[in-house]
Amino acid sequence: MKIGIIGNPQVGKTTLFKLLTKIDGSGNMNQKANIGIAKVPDSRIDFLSGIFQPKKTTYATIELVDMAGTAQRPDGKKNELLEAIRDVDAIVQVVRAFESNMVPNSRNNIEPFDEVKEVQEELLLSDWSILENRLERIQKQKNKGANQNEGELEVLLKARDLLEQELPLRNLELTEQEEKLIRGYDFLTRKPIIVVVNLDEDQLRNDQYPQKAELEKWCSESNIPLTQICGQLEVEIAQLDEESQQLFMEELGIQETGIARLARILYRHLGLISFFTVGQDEVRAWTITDGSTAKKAAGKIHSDIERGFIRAEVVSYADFVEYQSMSKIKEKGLFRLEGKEYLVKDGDIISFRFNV
Ligand SMILES: Nc1nc2c(ncn2[C@@H]2O[C@H](COP(=O)(O)OP(=O)(O)OP(=O)(O)O)[C@@H](O)[C@H]2O)c(=O)[nH]1
Ligand SMILES: [Mg+2]
Repeated sequence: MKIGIIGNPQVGKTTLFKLLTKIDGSGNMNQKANIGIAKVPDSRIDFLSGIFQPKKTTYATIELVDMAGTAQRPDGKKNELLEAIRDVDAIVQVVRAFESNMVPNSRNNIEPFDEVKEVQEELLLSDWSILENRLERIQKQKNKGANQNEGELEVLLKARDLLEQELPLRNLELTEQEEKLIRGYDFLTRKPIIVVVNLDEDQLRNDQYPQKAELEKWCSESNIPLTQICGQLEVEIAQLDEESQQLFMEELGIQETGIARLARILYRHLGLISFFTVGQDEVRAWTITDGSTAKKAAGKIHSDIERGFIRAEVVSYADFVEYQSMSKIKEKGLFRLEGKEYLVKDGDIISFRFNV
């Protein structure tokens, strides 16, 4: 799962990236983007790890691409930058609400809502130019008598209708077959998107920032999750030991950091769930899309396990928490044997039987 972080210059993209990945140096920095792996916090893994005391604990992960700020760059450069997120599965857009005289603002005022719309426009434009190029090419072929792209042409024209109304291609309802015809273009406005507002401490405490109402309304109408972080503060919290972190957060009246919340929202919005494998060697979370079969889940671990799948031995997380021992769970008849078509549930603890 790969997520691209975008937004105007100096809004806190790299701060968010570093908080999520815990990379503090310049990591795998190149000119256009930072790339890193973020751990998805999961209290269930913490709990399982506490019980099994494994040699190794492995959380689910998300790959992040932190882009350079896009606004106000000459067009060519902007497109080049957007190419860095062409292949991501979802986009996180960071916008600035925090007040600061130290950090230059690419806008005259603090206008997070305008910022969201501006970047959305950039994405629309980028898709528009790809679409127009392709349409032109198909038209040329057609003029020469070639006719093999009719299906694609039809989908692209539908797409153009939407872009002309300044609507994202996410709104395009396509059959699986139609989807396949345009998948290769990796249209940016077709990707799921999440908006993150970067607040300062006062705004966090007062639960207020400029354009809040407009932004909330627009996001809810557009079906886009909106969440907030307090970048600078969370950098400070991250540097504390665990106990002080807890105290600090209690004092602020927050249960989890914006970062933990963001990871959770990303997961939910992308339709992802986790199943777990447990043992003395390792307690581990695996990411699958909701609706995956046991056989497919097995393939996440290793293709051999998928190919030689015999059955899955499954215990739900809730049952495990209640009895905390596999023998008690068996006694209660909560230890299930499932076949390859079983649809894995979020939190299932699974052991696969297979032969190769
Ligand atoms: N006051 C304040 N400053 C912040 C906050 N978040 C980030 N900054 C500061 O703003 C500056 C820019 O932050 P970055 O995270 O580098 O922003 P960016 O969006 O990656 O910037 P570019 O990559 O240059 O577009 C840094 O000096 C941060 O310390 C915040 O919540 N409050
Ligand atoms: Mg940056």
